[in-house]
This record gives sequence, structure tokens and C-alpha cells, in this order.
Amino acid sequence: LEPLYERLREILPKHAQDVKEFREAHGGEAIGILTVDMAYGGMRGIKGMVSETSVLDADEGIRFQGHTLLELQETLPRGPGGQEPLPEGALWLLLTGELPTQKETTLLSKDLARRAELPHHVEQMLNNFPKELHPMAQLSAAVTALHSESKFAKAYATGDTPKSKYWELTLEDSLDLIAKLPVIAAMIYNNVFHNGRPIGKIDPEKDLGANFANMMGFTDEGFVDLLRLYLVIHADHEGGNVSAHTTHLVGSALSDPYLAYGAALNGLAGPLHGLANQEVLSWLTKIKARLGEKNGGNWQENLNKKSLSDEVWNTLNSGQVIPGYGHAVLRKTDPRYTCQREFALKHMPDSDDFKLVSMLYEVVPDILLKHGKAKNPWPNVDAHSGILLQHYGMTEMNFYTVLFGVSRAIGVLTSLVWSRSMGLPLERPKSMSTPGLKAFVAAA
Ligand code: FCX
Repeated sequence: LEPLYERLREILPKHAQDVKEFREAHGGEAIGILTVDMAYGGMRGIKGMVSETSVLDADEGIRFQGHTLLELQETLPRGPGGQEPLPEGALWLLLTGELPTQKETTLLSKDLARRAELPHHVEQMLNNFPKELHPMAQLSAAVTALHSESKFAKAYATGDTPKSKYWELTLEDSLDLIAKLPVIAAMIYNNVFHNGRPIGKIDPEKDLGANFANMMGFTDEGFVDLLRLYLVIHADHEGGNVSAHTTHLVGSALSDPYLAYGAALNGLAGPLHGLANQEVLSWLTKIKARLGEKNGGNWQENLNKKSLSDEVWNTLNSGQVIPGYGHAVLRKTDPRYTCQREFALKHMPDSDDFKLVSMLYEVVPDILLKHGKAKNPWPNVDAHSGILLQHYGMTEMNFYTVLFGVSRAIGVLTSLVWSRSMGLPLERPKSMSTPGLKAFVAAA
């Protein structure tokens, strides 16, 4: 992987120097105001951290190193026989800021295949977990246990590793982890849902998405391509979301990438974050059951805007959120939703589940606006992913957030590499108590 390292040895130190000069010239300039509501309100709108790999625009959605997802679907190298971009290409782009060639992407695929093997103790641990333990808890525990492999932690412990070496060691661990995640995920999938069926061997000639699909027992080209798209669009969503921010925060203590990402996965496992994709599917399943209740299970016959509106209002009136809708930053339909909708229009236009999701898209935003709470009534990434997976036979919804977890590593770990190259310090914002805030306001 020398070409990638060579490129980064040019790009990252230059960037760190640029940041140093920028801070020397403008370090004291104000970039926003802070209000009492922001301190209580989950820090929404506070520009309080730097993340170089991607930036989220409220209307337009995410850009990876300046490129929209739509552009990336066109420009990133594709897998053999596929139409969707390769996650390895997104990884190269997020790391370097440059679009990779097909050759560079293939180089990365081969390198990751070489790094994929798990240590025996992690395999053993995964095989010993009870099937009832949620796949996300299994994933985060296994990732944390991979700490034993950390090159960063070992080098740090010697006491004579200069700070200038931190980013390379962080990158080594990150690539190792990104390569091992599909293997861990496939083992969890096969253990929990397929009686411990062996995952087979990684094929060094295949890309990460193809190997991942194959290890879980899927060979359909459509599914392989969906997985590639899935792994690209979930990879990064700027720095403030729970999984990215956790990786940044824990990594800022110089905990190695395994420890930092293990922590992030515990945040991704929450229903307001990554678990929403599982929640969407279980909500759709309940809606279908109710629509089919008086109809011998034939829910399709009762599918209309009126019956769906009733279901949405029922959910809201019982005090629950509509999973897959709303966002802390976005104020329009998430382009990650649109990518998946386009995929469905191409590959499964006649699917009943797709009709259901599409009709919800017509119904939910107006209802959320009438309900008057959510600042963003539009769908996010999680509203669509489940039914695509169902279409290809991956029906185990408890597993869906694990796929998100395999993907999210690509963005947040590359961001960690950038952070280490810039020498960003321990994150430690100031917190206040309510009496302290009151005294501050009274004195102002
Ligand atoms: N349904 C019902 N109410 C909603 C709602 C929804 N989909 N989205 C927001 N609201 C409510 C909030 O619960 C809040 O109510 P409260 O004042 O009683 O606490 C109010 O509207 C204001 O919230 P808002 O500022 O719009 O949203 P937040 O930034 O606080 O939260 C999330 C953003 C995403 C957490 C919120 O929209 C939500 O709960 N959505 C459903 C879960 C979901 O889809 N999560 C996945 C998000 C993302 F894409 C990901 O990380 O994977």
C-alpha cells in the first residue's frame, strides 16, 4: 500500500502546516455565539469541532471531501459487473481528498483482504456469545477486544514514539479494523441466524463488499452491489453525530482506534442513531400486521393513504417517534434516502414493501408538519435501507445496524487519522451547572 502512504506523507503534513498558519493568523476570531438553549439542547448548531473528511449541508446533504453522493455514484470506481461505487474508493477519497483510480481502488481491496484475519481469542469470543445477545453488543465487544492487535497502543507504550508518527500508526490500526469488521459481522450473522455456519475464506481477488456478502452466504450480484452502495452511503456524516463524535472524543484521549470505535458502536446501537434502521423495519412489520388483521393477512389490499395516515398518527399519539424521519441537521430529504430509492426504482419497482415505503414518503412529512414538533419532517437514511435488504433475503432486522457499523468505520477512522496528523488535543469542553448558568446570565 506504499502509494497511499506516500501520498498521505505529502498531503497530511502540508495540511497540518496550513492549519497551523491559519490558526496563527485567525485563531482568535469568533465563529458563532452560544446560548443557554444550546447548552441544554444537545449542543445543536455549536461549531465546536473540526472534521476534515465530510461536511453536512442542511439542504443538500453530505459531501465526502467536497463530493456529493450523487457525484460519487458516477465517479468512484465500481466493482466487476456492478453499477454501484466501491467502499474502498470512498475510503481512499476520505483519506486523501482525491478520487482514486480503478488501480488504486483494487490495490486497497487487495490490501484489506490481506488484513482481514481475526486473532483466535476474538473468534473464540464471538463463538461463545449467546445468540440472544444483540448483534451490536457482540460487534462492539469484539472490536474492543481487538485492542490486543493495536500497533498504535504498542508503539505508544514503548515511550519513544514521536507524535509525528501517530497518524501512520492510527492509519495502520484503522485499515486493519476496517478489514476485520466484515469478518466479525459475518461471523455474528452466521452464528446468530444460521447455526454457526462457517464464513468461508476471504478471496483476495474480490472487493470488500463481495467478500462480505459471500461470507454471509449471499452470492446474488444485486445484493453484492447493494451492499457496496450501502457501505459507501453510511460511511461518514461529518463530525458531530454520535458515532463520529464518540470516535473523535475517545480517540482524543489517545485510546487506540479499536477502543475508540468500540465506544462509537455503542452509540450507533441507540434507537435515535443507527438502531433506527432496525426500528423502521419492525414498525413497518407492525403496520403490515395491522393492515392485514381483518383481511387474512392481505395487507396490500388495505394499503392507502388514509390507512397509513391513521397508523402514523397512532404512533405519534402513543408518544413514539416515527423512525427513519427527522434529523438533527438535515432539513430536506436525505440524499442517502434518495440513493436507495433510486436503487429500488431500478431493481425492485414492483415490490409491495417499496410501495409501502414510498406511500409513507407521501404521507409522513405532512403529518409531522401538522404534529408540529420535528424540525425536519423528511426521511433520513434509515427509512429505506431495511426493505432493500429484505428484498434480497436478508430478513434479520436485528442485524441491520451491524451493517451500518461496518460502514461507519470508514468515515470516522479516516477522520481520526486526520485528527492525529493535525495533533488535535484531548477534547474537553466546559460544562456548567444550572445555578452557574443563572448566575452568569444575571451578571451579564
Ligand atoms: N417523529 C416524531 N417526533 C419527532 C421526530 C419524529 N421522527 N423527529 C423529531 N421529533 C420530535 C423530537 O422527539 C422532539 O420532541 P420533544 O421536544 O418532545 O423532545 C422534537 O421533535 C424536536 O426534535 P428535533 O429538534 O426536530 O430533532 P432532534 O435533533 O432532537 O433529533 C432525531 C433528531 C433524528 C433523533 C429525531 O428526528 C428522531 O428521533 N427521529 C427518529 C429516529 C431516527 O430516524 N433516527 C435516525 C437518524 C439518523 F439518520 C441516524 O443517525 O441514523
